[in-house]
Amino acid sequence: MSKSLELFKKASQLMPGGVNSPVRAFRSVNLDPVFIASGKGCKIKDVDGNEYIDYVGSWGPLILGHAHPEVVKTLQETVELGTSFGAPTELEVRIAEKIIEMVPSVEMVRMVNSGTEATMSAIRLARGFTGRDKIIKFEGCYHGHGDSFLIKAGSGALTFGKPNSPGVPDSVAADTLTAEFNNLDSVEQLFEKAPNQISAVIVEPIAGNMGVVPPAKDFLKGLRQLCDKYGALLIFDEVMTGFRVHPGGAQTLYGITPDLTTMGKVIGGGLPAAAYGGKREIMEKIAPSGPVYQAGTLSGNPLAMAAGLKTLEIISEPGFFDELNRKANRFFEQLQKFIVQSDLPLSLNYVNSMGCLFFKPGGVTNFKEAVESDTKLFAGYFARMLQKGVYLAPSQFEAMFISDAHSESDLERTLQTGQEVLEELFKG
Ligand code: KE4
Repeated sequence: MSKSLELFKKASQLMPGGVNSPVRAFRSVNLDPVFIASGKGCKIKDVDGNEYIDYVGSWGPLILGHAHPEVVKTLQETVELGTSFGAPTELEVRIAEKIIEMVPSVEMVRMVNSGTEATMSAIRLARGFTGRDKIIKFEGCYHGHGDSFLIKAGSGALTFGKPNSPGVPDSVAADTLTAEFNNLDSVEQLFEKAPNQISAVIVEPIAGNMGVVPPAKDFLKGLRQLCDKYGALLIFDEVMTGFRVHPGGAQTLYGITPDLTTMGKVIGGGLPAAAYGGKREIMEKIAPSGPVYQAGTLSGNPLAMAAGLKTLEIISEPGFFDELNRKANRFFEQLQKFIVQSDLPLSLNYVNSMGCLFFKPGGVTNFKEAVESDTKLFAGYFARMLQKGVYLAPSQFEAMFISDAHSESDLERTLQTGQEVLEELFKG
């Protein structure tokens, strides 16, 4: 028996599903997960010594790759000074300055420990600021596991929310309205049906949790206009896209200014850190400067701030994104060319270094189209790629991430392997 399997059997007795986050259990690809022992650059090694080129990158944070020497060094120096004080530190001032410098719409920022905390806090702030209770989210967008987000599109014109997890009260679900990504009419209908009740629209500006689905032309601009027309705040959930698709996030890439932005993943450089920020007049409503309460024992802790700040400094260096985006776009263009030439029933979506290969033909522009994908075929593709040393997200509805640490030869090897596997899968 492999060491991974031994550990998984033990873990399954100790933790729900043997994991600390569901997607890691490999259930949607019908496999037992491999347990990872170490990572360096773009490679990870499992406890049985198998090495993989990693395209999960801890679900987005590791834009520099694993164990980046400068990040490791700054952590070693920081940990010597103590791990946490529960008191203000200079590092928090420095990372706040850096975030505000990089993301123009953010005039003031609050550090938290996870993307879920950031999004939960952002909608509480929007409700507190507007005095309205309802929010609009989009089918297929994920904003963490806060009660207000675990809602599926209800039936009926108003698409009142219905919980999609036990434990979420109907009363909470009733305040979450669900629209269709890339469909502005579905948003306007909700505003019309719930006048003066909607505090905010929260959206992943590039959806990354139904696979990757870019915004249609003028979709984000339309959301901005609708929020202005109906007096709601526009919240960009950039936990995944922030510092990923552009140093200033998707909002800078597409030139749309949200009222609030949630950030995570890259911002912590692989340590637990996230943030929410935006207009000063809104952020000043947050305790202790204002009445909207939010707090956290380890918010802004020195280790996460050190790793995050070092990461933001490195990705801000001239040419960093030019090179990352050049490499990533070349990879996806070559994959797209292969799909077209081989006439395979696949759809590829990508924005710079985040992308997704859907096992369905004809393109994917929203959740309904994404879920038409053949998840069984995806599972076969995933298993073969894993066997050949390529570690992808174990779900059709996740993104793959290319890091600065992926070399041209790593990407070339991945393309070759992908072509072999796809030919095996489709051409027998
Ligand atoms: P966390 O609470 O997991 O740090 O962040 C929640 C979150 C919020 N917003 C967006 C756009 C996100 O993508 C996420 C978390 N992303 C998933 C991967 N798709 C995290 C992986 C997991 O759940 O284990």
